[in-house]
Amino acid sequence: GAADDDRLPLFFGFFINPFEQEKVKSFASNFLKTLSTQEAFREHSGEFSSEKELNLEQYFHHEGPLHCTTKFCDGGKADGSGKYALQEVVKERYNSETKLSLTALMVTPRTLGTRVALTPEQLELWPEGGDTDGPAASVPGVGTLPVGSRAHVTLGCAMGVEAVQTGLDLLEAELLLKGDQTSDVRVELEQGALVYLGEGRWFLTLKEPMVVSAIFSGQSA
Ligand code: ACK
Repeated sequence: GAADDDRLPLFFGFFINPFEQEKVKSFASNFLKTLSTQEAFREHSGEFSSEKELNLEQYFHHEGPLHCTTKFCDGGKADGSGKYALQEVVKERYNSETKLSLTALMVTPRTLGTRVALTPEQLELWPEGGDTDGPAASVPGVGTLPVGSRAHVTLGCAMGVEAVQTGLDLLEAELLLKGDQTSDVRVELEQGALVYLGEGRWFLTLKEPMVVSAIFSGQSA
């Protein structure tokens, strides 16, 4: 596996089974359709775009396999990537299958993504500093969140936005959800409870988590 190669991958993560990717994508696109029709959302659509007709499905773009990043290595340039790759648990689990539990969908003017609830076993592959490293260091209060709070699947980014933003948006959303200030905009949908977190941020906690099969692996640049 990549863990034994001299060169480290761009990142390690859980890669959703190609067949199940379609399930996740169509769930998300159905949700975007539902969201667009909500009166509460329409009142705030100016936070996404000044255009009159906002089409959420065209607003977000995504390329490449759907995955949940565990360790961003940047080919070895990122702090702690060599140490991560050399861990027994990383080597042992490389190319092994696991089930990912997707428990929420998040939409912001920058990103569209899911929260991933990692199991204790999956958390063994979560790196030290996984929630707080890199640009996450500048999210105020990030250290108070439970380990694994940054775990996500990026489903789309707005024009000019990098995928790394999804994890940052998720951390921010979780901090807002954890705060005392309960959102006054809450809509009960068939899929779960949708809350508005301000500044164009919407969070849908799923009634039933979506469980998808994934492979722990690495992806090169
Ligand atoms: O959606 P993601 O988790 O966000 O998947 C991609 C993947 O690595 C390949 O680019 C994530 N990523 C990029 N830069 C970073 C970073 N500095 N820290 C953590 N994850 C990152 C990106």
